[in-house]
Amino acid sequence: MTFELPELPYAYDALGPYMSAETLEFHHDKHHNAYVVNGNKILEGLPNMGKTLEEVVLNAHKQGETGLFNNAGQHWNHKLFWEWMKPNGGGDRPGNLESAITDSFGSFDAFRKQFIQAGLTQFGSGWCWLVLNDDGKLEVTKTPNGENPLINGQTAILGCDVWEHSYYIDYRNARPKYMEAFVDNLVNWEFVTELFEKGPIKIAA
Ligand code: MN3
Repeated sequence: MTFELPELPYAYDALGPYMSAETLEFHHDKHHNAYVVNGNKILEGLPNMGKTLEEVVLNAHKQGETGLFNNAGQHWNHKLFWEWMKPNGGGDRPGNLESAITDSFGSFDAFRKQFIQAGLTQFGSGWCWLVLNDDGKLEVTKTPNGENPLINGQTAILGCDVWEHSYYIDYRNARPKYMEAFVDNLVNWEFVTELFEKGPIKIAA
């Protein structure tokens, strides 16, 4: 397989003022593109790592192919990250997702606090996640660098990129302000609900 850079599902200036066109131009066109280009170069020398991106992520991780894993993991993370945001995002959650969040965390506010806290306490680069476990429970997690819930056998239904490249242009060092804007004004809860309704993903790697 080869990795392909997806187009953003909205215009570069569509997420303002919460995420600027300049951030999206750098983040999508430079950073995400570099993971795609570098991942494809490494894949040329490792042609049997899997037929799907998910298989490549898991196999590269299992086999200690760190260079491939870093780029494949980040390609997977970013493909979803663009979909996890939308213009005029945030706001109310569809009912069945809201119920699941309330069941697992007590309230949406409790989830919101945990998710933001996970992003703030991820030291250095990484991601924070809302994952769906096999037992149907939701959980907040965080991972360093390009790691993601796939390698822990968990299904990510929401993730936030807390690498500095995701917020430094718009928020400088204020990661808390970025995290709050992400949850309150950017998240595409309909897409999160779609992933929730699909259930835990199984990958034959
Ligand atoms: Mn990024």
